[in-house]
Amino acid sequence: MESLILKLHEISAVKFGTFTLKSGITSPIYIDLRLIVSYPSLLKLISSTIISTLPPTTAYDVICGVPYTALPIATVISTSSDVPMLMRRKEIKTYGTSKAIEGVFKSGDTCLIVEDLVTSGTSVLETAAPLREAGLRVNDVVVLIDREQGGRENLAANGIQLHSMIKLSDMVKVLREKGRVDEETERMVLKFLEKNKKVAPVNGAPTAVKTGSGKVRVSFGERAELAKNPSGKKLFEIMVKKESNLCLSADVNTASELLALADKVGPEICMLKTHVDILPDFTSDFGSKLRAIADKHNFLIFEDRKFADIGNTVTMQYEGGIFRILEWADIVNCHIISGPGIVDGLKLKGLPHGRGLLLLAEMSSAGNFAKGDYTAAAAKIAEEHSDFVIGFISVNPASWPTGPTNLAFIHVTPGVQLVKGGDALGQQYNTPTSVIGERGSDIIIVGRGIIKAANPVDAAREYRAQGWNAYLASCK
Ligand code: 5BU
Repeated sequence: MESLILKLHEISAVKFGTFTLKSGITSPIYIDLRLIVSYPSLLKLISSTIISTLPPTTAYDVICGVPYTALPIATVISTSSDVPMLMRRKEIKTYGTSKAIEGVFKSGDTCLIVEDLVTSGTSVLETAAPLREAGLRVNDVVVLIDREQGGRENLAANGIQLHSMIKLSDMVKVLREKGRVDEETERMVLKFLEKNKKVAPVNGAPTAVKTGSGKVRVSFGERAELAKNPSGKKLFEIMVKKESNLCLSADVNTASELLALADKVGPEICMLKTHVDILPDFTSDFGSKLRAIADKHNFLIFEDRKFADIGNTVTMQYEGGIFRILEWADIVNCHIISGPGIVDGLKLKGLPHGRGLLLLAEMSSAGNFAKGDYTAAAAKIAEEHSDFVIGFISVNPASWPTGPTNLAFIHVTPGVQLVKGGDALGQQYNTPTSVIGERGSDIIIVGRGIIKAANPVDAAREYRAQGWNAYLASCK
């Protein structure tokens, strides 16, 4: 490791001075690994040692280098270890097959990403997104140098574990010990690292945009006045009071985990979304326990039940069974596939308790059928039941031909992560800025972006800030 660091310094792949990084921050150290192609033995050494950084249990079927600097590293790893390689195109061709990923693979194959240097993790995420969209699993990235500036956390928040060969602080210490840099330079670099531990991914950074319709948005506070349903009104009020338009999708494995998470993340959110039927340890006091946490932190509970049956059946599903959803969930949602009778049925039970309903007007998953006339039908049914319907599950309300008609209706959008992309099972992600700023939605629903993060509370804070900043920017 030491000789590798010294060699990188010798070929001027490590420079000291004042540099502006891709993330916009000014750094006293710059690493340029593009040069390694001119030093074949160094390239070979890097490629063979980088792989030994991985825990022996790390499994992968293919590898993919982040373009462009890591491409030669990935190529040498591929030829020497006989693992096939994929290539991600940065520019997708408009002719021929126009593929984002070149190479042979099966859906469900696991791909190891290879990268030269990680700062915020943006470039890795930009490569992971099209790989995942193509059906590959991406769980790990192996990197030569970790600048230790939030990349590890940002990647973990997107379900990717970072394995680094050299940490920047260790590199500087070695160069200092070997007399290649003076004490002052070492101190400056370590101080810089200490001060810049968290660099946000570039793509997720909030930008000042108005809603896609070009209209400036009416504030949540004003819209609270228009809401007819008590839960809809309360939701707007909570958003204003807590300055949060973040809904946590608490898709964890057990009820006890869910309650613990709700208590920790509660201060950051306006709403918590559950799938109560996935909890193996559900007990009849679950609802009252979650209710107590919701009251303590002032958020609403949304059971993502997606009712879809005829009116009479949903009355029983809503009120009865083991889960007794009506007792504890402020908000539920339903498909409109069965026609408006489903809303009548749910309203019969829900409205006397002040509960609210979201209609599934659009969905986030690839190839879904909720579009066009279907979306328009949801908007019409909502208008006819504006005392009970509080809004929609939507993906791009700014694109609705009817427009986001009634300002009393709240648009709630799932499929949100810090970087655009998707998972292996058809989920499609947009960023908080895009969802709130460009697509005109009101609330972001975030599940794995938060619960799979190394620190879910920190991740929730990040999503909350990005969602709220995008809202503020579109109000101006
Ligand atoms: P994720 O981990 O952020 O992908 O979780 C998204 C959640 O939102 C998950 O609970 C889904 O069931 C839910 N969801 C969705 O992803 N897309 C939709 O169109 C609807 C709900 Br409706």
